[in-house]
Amino acid sequence: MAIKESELILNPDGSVYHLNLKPEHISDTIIFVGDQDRVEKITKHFDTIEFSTQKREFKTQTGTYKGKRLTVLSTGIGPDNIDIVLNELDALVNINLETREPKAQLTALNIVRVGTSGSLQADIPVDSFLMSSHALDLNGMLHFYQIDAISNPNIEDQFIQFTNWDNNKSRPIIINNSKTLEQKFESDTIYKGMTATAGGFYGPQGRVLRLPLQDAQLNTKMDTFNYEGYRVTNLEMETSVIYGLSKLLGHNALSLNAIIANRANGTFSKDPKKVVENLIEYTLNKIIE
Ligand code: R1P
Repeated sequence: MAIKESELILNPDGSVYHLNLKPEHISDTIIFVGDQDRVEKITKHFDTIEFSTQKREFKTQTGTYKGKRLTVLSTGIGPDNIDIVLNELDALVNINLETREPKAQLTALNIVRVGTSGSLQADIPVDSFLMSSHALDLNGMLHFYQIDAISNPNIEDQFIQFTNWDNNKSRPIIINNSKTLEQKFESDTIYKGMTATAGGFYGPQGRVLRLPLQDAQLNTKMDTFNYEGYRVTNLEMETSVIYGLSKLLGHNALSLNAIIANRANGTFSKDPKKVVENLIEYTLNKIIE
């Protein structure tokens, strides 16, 4: 059955509604960044750029790096944008945009996020890199999908009990990364851990300016949660939904984080641009191995 125009919205030129992309504009290997200004910090290393576009915070460039065709796309800030990005990218490869019908033969994209993040552990210092072995969703957008097959209820229950998680908030979800991509991108110098994804920057990440928090102790509890090696190492705003929607749609995803703040000891990188630049070079080197 054809997907209705109101559900899969296309622009007059046939591109998908928010990303302004057509199938031929993207590679099957895609680097996500949050900040649209970070796209060119990656593509400046490319041999050539064949395509560029931008709508709102979604900037995309496709080109080749040492002969490998790559797409770099900015998602902006937060889990809600990832719902748009993943569904529209999936439509580009897995839905025939002319007949509006899902394809019989599905394509798996390889998605690597190059993001910034704050460490929750004193032993994961600023200026280090961290690969998310798992993601801990604190936000809730994924509950609108059927997630039973991708969640880890045993560990989630331990986390809920340990933190005395409030029932009025959505149930936390723990999602695994792509093991294939983990093996491709790991090294002796990159930390691994479970990345918590919050749906906001201030209260949802335990920052107090003028508003009191529902649970002022949540970050401290997250720091000390440790169940069979599952430890929450860092906080940001996209990884869990990238992992969740990628798994549900059949894509491979990995999140790499430049640690620019350490919330455990209150430190911030003296040169956050440099650590991001270093992570970009690390990612590009690994992507062509
Ligand atoms: C908040 O300042 C933003 O920075 C982090 C968070 O996840 C959030 O998107 O990542 P990016 O630098 O990749 O955007």
